[in-house]
Amino acid sequence: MNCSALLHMLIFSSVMGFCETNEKQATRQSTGLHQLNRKNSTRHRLKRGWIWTQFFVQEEVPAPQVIGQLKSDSDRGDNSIKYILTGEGAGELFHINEYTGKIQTLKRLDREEKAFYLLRGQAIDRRSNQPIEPESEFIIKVQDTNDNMPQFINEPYVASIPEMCPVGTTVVQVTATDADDPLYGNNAKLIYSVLQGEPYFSVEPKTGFVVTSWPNMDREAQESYQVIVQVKDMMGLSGGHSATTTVTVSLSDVNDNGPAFHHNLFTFAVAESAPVGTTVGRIMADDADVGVNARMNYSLEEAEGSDTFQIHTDPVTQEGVIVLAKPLDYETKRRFVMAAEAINDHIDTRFLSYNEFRDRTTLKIFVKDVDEPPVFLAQEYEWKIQENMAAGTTVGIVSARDWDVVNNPVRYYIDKGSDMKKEFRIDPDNGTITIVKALDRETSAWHNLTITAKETKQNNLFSSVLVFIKVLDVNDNAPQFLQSYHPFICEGVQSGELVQVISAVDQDDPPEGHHFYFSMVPEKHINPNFTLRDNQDNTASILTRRSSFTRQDRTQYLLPIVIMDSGSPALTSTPTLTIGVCSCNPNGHCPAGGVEAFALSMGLSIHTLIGILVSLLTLTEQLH
Ligand SMILES: *[C@@H]1O[C@H](CO)[C@@H](O)[C@H](O)[C@H]1NC(C)=O
Ligand SMILES: *[C@@H]1O[C@H](CO)[C@@H](O)[C@H](O)[C@H]1NC(C)=O
Ligand SMILES: *[C@@H]1O[C@H](CO)[C@@H](O)[C@H](O)[C@H]1NC(C)=O
Ligand SMILES: *[C@@H]1O[C@H](CO)[C@@H](O)[C@H](O)[C@H]1NC(C)=O
Ligand SMILES: CC(=O)N[C@H]1CO[C@H](CO)[C@@H](O)[C@@H]1O
Repeated sequence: MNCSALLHMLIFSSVMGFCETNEKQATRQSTGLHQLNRKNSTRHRLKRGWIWTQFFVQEEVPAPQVIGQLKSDSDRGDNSIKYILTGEGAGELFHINEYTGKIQTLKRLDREEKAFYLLRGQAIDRRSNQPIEPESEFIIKVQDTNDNMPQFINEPYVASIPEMCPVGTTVVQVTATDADDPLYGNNAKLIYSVLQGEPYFSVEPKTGFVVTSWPNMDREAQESYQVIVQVKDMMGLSGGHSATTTVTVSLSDVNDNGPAFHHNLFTFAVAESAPVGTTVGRIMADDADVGVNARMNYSLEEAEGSDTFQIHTDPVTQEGVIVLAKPLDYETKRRFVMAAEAINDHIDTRFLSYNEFRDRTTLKIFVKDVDEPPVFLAQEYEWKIQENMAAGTTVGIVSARDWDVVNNPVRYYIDKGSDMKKEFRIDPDNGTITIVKALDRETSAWHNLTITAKETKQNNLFSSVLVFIKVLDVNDNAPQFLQSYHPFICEGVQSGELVQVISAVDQDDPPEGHHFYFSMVPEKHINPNFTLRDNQDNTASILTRRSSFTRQDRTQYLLPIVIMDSGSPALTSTPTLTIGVCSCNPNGHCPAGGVEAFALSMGLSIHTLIGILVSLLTLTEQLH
């Protein structure tokens, strides 16, 4: 009760309605201010006459607005008391009627600008000019009205979450602020709600956390969402202010799709002539995922001939590139059928089973025929033919074929350069090679022909083959002296002395090598002048059989010698050795050469002389 005595003022709130509702809050507010001792007594007092040290004024209400009244207990209503107002805003914002003590606003107030004003009131006796009451301090609180809209901060909101994430996954927190009094009423009590984006997203009303509310959100179905979140003050009750913001949510990919071939059969064709490494074709398994989750490994199933092809992944397109790994031959295999498989490179069994990350398709690869040149049955031919065979004898037969399905007939030719002497002929139709004339091994032991086979239709494709013809030896050559010998004997030579060692040659080429046999021409009488000794090594030695050869007696002797080869049948020749007689130097050297000297002295040519001598000899033999 003493508190009211101290104050001596009656304060009438001009706005009773709202004071009632804000009473409690006002009580709390005032405790820290310059205050009188009141507490529960105040309530009692309030109930009696609204004596209070705190006025309330509604913000944003146009002036003049009656706030309240100061009144002294001793005021009898005779205008003897003068009320004076001082302090913040006195006279500027607040006016007091000096007679009645009524206080009213001069201007519209804004709580968000200044929430309260500290003022002092005085009551003075007009006559004595003395204060009737002690000066009293009080405050005018500006009462909040909901004159501010909530506002989102930190915009724009962009978030990414993995698809298929569980319900309740946090997307982002949206935040709004409100300039109104957070402690007074609900003017700044904000509530969030989703205007657009349900049922996939929800927002926690008080915190603004946007979370997922839909299981199995599929990026492949929808990749991004525009969630519109609304914030409302006044606890979301009607009549409040609101604002919206947009949250852009994108779903990031997870591997929740396996590869899928859109065709269960892929058909390709490749030319049989295609080189190894040729790209035969491309297959594609689709995968709704992106990036790493759409990466593909391709493989070919083991099947007959499947190793003729290889498959690898195009790193850019993720296609399976089928490449030729082995040469093809249309005539051998015209069609390949095999299965191909695509499997994701990065498998995530959280979303699909292992087998759902793979798919199969069938490949059919047809080999296209290409017109190819004829092919000889042998890479080369080597034949042998004996020399001296009759013209028309067959040496051998070449054969070439066009393996193409059309199987064009071929014709055969001998390349002219390989048979300059035109010794061979080929039958153009059946490839039979014959000789045009007898061959002589001793002229040419090899005939190496180039034979061309040419298709008679279409592109006249051709190919060639080498034919080696070896001419086999026949013993058709008689042995001869290795060289022309000019032996001589000195007058007075002894019996048994070596006159000449002779040797022989033969153009034939017996496989086992040459073997020559030497002998004297068989006669009734043994030659009294010379002997022959076969040395068994393809040489023979001619020896004197007697002494006392003189030039007076004879200047030369003719000695026919039989040489036989080892052929079958054997061939024999009988060349004649002419042995001169010379009057030698003491050192056994014949200065002039026996035969020459003789021939010149006779005035005859040596050939004539030999001719005469041979006739004489023959005559002599016949006479015997
Ligand atoms: C104020 O009054 C209430 C009931 O009227 C009472 O419960 C409370 O204890 C009182 N407080 C003080 C500080 O006297
Ligand atoms: C795909 O191929 C790559 C490279 O050959 C290999 O490392 C990876 O293990 C393969 N993935 C699967 C699932 O086979
Ligand atoms: C090849 O053809 C010729 C001429 O028509 C014929 O004389 C010869 O007998 C044929 N040879 C073969 C092996 O068919
Ligand atoms: C023919 O071929 C044979 C065997 O290759 C060879 O020895 C010979 O010298 C060749 N002859 C010619 C004239 O090319
Ligand atoms: C066969 C032969 O030539 N005999 C001759 C041997 O020598 C004597 C003497 O010179 C000749 O009279 C032979 O004719």
